[in-house]
Amino acid sequence: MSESLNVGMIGYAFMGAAHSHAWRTAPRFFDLPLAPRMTALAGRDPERVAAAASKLGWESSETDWRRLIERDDIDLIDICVPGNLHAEIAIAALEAGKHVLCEKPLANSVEEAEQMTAVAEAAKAKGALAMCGFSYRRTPALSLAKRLVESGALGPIRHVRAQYLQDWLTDENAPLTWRLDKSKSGSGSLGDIGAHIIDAAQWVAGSPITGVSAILETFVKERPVGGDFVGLGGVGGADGPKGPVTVDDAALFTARFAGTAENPGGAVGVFEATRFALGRKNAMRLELNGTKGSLAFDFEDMNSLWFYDAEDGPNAGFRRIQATEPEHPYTGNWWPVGHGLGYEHAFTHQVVDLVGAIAKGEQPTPSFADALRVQKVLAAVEASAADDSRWTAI
Ligand code: SOE
Repeated sequence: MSESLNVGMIGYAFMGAAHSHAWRTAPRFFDLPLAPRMTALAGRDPERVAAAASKLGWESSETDWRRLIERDDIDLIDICVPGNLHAEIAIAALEAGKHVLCEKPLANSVEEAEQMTAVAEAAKAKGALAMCGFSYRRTPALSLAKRLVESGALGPIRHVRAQYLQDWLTDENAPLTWRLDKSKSGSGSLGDIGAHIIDAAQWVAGSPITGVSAILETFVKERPVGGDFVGLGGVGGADGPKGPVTVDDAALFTARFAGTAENPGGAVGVFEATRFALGRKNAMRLELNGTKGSLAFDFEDMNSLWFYDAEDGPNAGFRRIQATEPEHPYTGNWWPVGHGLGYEHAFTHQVVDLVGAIAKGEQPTPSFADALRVQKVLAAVEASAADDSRWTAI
């Protein structure tokens, strides 16, 4: 029987549910070196957190996150609350010697992210490890894309094209939720979904963004407060009181990537993140064009990776790789070829890799330092947009 890794999670909404699924499922489909134990769930409302703990599979519940950090029967803190609480909780947990998994984006400012990164680096020396939950890296097709770029199959990368398109705010009466309140979310589409494509693009391309020119737009300036909140959108009271939207609805920017050994000039990039792309539900898309080949991924067809190989000559064309072969990342532990995976599987793979790193005493990725690089791009986008889209170096 492996030694247990006792987990305490804070928050039980969408991300809390996805992370709970991962903690429950990972040991049942992967041979883990440590046995995750879902020890406690923390939330503010006693009845609701107790009910959530029972439903999601947690052994106990607490109404103050600080209790999780005080408890000797908890080794890891999993942070699934809005970004305004990430720094305080992660720093307290790491300074208490607990491992940390923190949802993205890392923080609501570069200053907070820098502080968290410094504390994480100090805590690592004492054996406490930290990871940031950019889970899309662990979608098999995107992990395969990273492998193909690293193998040189595309040659030097000239273009990176990244979009994250949702449409759950197209209805102007969708209610004012925490994702629309800068004091909680830090930004709107930019930090919520833009952060995902910034991390994925830098990771797959193997190069950091060095500068941006950006615009931010808020289409709907105020929304109904209260009302029934269903999922990410929902029906608020259209005739009720309204409150101000204090974040962006859409973020668009061009970018330059740092030069690499095989591509000294660096790639150029175009990024778009919006919740108003009516008809696009969760279209997290990435396309890379190199000199020998191209790759294209769309999360709405998440088991496929499209690959164009110029060496195919006149018969070249984008061909569909079904990323479900046993040789592909993570897929060998699931179903026979072609049966496909879903949104929740990347969170399970995130747990598998985090537990493996902790067992070996190695830094899990993405680290807080990786997440800080994303935070700096977010800040540069905001600075550029506030200054007539002026080119802003990172
Ligand atoms: C809302 O845009 C959201 O839930 C993001 O917050 C998640 O990070 C993304 O995975 C799905 O969409």
